[in-house]
Amino acid sequence: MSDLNTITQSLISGDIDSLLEQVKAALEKGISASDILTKGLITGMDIVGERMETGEMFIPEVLMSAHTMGEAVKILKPLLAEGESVSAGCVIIGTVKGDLHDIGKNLVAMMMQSAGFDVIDLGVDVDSDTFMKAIEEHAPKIVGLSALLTTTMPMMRETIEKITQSGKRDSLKIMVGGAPVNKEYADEIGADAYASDAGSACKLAKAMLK
Ligand code: B1M
Repeated sequence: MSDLNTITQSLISGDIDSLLEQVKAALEKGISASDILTKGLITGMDIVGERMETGEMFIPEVLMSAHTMGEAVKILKPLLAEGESVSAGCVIIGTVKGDLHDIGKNLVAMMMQSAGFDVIDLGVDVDSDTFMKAIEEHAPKIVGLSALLTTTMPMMRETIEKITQSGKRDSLKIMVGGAPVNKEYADEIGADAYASDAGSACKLAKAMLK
């Protein structure tokens, strides 16, 4: 089995000690942090998702895999940093109301922070009032909304509507993302940008502020 396959398997089984050792060993062998993340860890989470759907894995096991992924990402974090700095104000990001998924949102926040943005992470289950309060307090250049459930996607629309009603819409850009979200939906709800992954979220954020 290749190093990345082994990493994928340890993530699926939630074997934290083995996973952390394998991630460190892979880095020592020269495998890039980005490949470990996308080809090892994210591949593993996708398989976890499929097994969750078919009933082969249950919530406690999924949580173990999620926790294991978070610990592995901590090792990769400094290596994923781009080290490039932009002088571009702040980004407010959160997972919308009703949604507790934060692994992808955390990756987006981490990559943006690494690229020099001043990131304020509101966490998960964030309602539109909380987004508004943070916008008023921090005057961000970008607001990022994440949703992983089809049932919580409408909260993105509600949040954008709230921002528009407040009169602040023209002072900031709105980016949306998350597995069930796509460009078409982003356009439909009036977002400025849709990103499919953390890397493109970061590139788009920089491009929008140029
Ligand atoms: Co949940 N879950 N989950 N879950 N979970 C999914 C999303 C699901 C697809 C699994 C499945 O059935 N196949 C399914 C949703 C189905 C749907 O709505 N279409 C689902 C479900 C149904 C549920 C529950 C309802 C299950 C239940 O209780 N019966 C429940 C809901 C809880 C809630 O939120 N209210 C639930 C709970 C959970 C756990 C708590 C157990 C756990 C979350 C732990 C955590 O996040 N701390 C969990 C997990 C881990 C998953 C899967 C397996 C993995 C998600 C993940 O972390 N992926 C997921 C299946 C899957 O997605 N394959 C699933 C890895 C991560 C790196 O990718 O989050 O997509 P992702 O983020 C990417 C991009 O999407 C993008 O960049 C990221 C990095 O590249 N991105 C953005 C994300 N946000 C962005 C924002 C941006 C830009 C890009 O701009 C601002």
